[in-house]
Amino acid sequence: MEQTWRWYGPKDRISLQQIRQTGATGIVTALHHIPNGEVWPLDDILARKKMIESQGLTWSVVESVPVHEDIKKQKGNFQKYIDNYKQTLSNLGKIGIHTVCYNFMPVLDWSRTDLNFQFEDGSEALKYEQKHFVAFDIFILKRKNASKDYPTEVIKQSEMWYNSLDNNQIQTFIDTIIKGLPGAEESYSVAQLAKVIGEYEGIDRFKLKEHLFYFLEEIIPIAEKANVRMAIHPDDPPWPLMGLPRVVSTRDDVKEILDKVDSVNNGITLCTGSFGAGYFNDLPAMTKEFASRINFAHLRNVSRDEQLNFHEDYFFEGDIDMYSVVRNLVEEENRREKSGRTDKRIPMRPDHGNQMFEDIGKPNNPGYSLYGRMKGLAEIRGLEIGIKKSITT
Ligand code: DNO
Repeated sequence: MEQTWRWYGPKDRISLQQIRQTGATGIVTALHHIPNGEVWPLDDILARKKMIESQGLTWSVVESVPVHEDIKKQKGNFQKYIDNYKQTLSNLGKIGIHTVCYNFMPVLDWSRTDLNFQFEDGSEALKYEQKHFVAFDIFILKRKNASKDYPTEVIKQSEMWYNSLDNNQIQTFIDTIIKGLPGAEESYSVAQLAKVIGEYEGIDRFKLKEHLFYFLEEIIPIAEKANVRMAIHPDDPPWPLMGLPRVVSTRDDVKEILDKVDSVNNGITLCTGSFGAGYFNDLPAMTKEFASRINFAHLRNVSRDEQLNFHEDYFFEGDIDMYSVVRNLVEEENRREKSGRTDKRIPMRPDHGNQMFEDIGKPNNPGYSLYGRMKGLAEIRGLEIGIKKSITT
């Protein structure tokens, strides 16, 4: 696998030089300064590429070219935004960047209820508790009919928990939820959030899927021409939130998306943590089934239960059999090599990592620690080498 690292650009507190010292050779980044929906100009792409290469690294993957909300809703200027998206893909291909990660989650990107969950060893991870999320939906957002979406027992527990909070705790909790919104730096208010959610009224999972398929039918031919492999990122977590539909959550969703536009340029990001938060997803099996269409991998583990609670965990702990996932990826690379595919090395990155050592207390994008991710990468490297040796000898 190609070992990569997500870097948030020049503002990231982790430098390209530090990333090089972790052993990663590829960078995963985006032009975060370009407003959502606008074309990424050739010059800006080239300048960023040169900056990365000046440190001896390669810009391997774009994460993400964001999909404008109007495309997901098929409202307003959505056709114009699709045209801009195509232009961005052509520009990226021209400059030699061949993998693009994106997602199709309405309004929210990832969601957690605790960004500093304490491990017994003193490190911190990201956590999601369903009853806390429900409390946000019913008692803070006060979404119409929200209580119809949850079992009475969960609502009771969630109310008890909510009533135990003081005002400061409520504010911290609201900030935590809002962090998962793209553009959260501009700090959404609860009222704004309610408004953007309201704009999805009448869009259920079937409609959203239609909109995704339309988008794919438009962009994949362009991606093919530009030699860009698209990698749709799963929903995190893989179930509907705040009444908003989600359509990249399960094995069946992936199957439908890949069959709809049958092209290697229409692939997925195998995010083991996002799919894996759902007890219903079998990650080794999904890796095997969709192997030829995995264009990018995010590797991390989670501990989860059937009540939709989970927290992020160390690479070899948690509920996902990471050995089998990595083994299936290595076997796929061997198949690609034999069949002469040019993309025989699958780019992967250690996804989130616990906050530990000097990382604790430092401002960071939730999950994007230095030491925790470095530990994850070291473990993945070792595992991969061991598997490769055991397969070829
Ligand atoms: C969070 C990430 C997501 C993901 C995007 C992909 O840590 O998994 O932000 O990168 O949703 O478009």
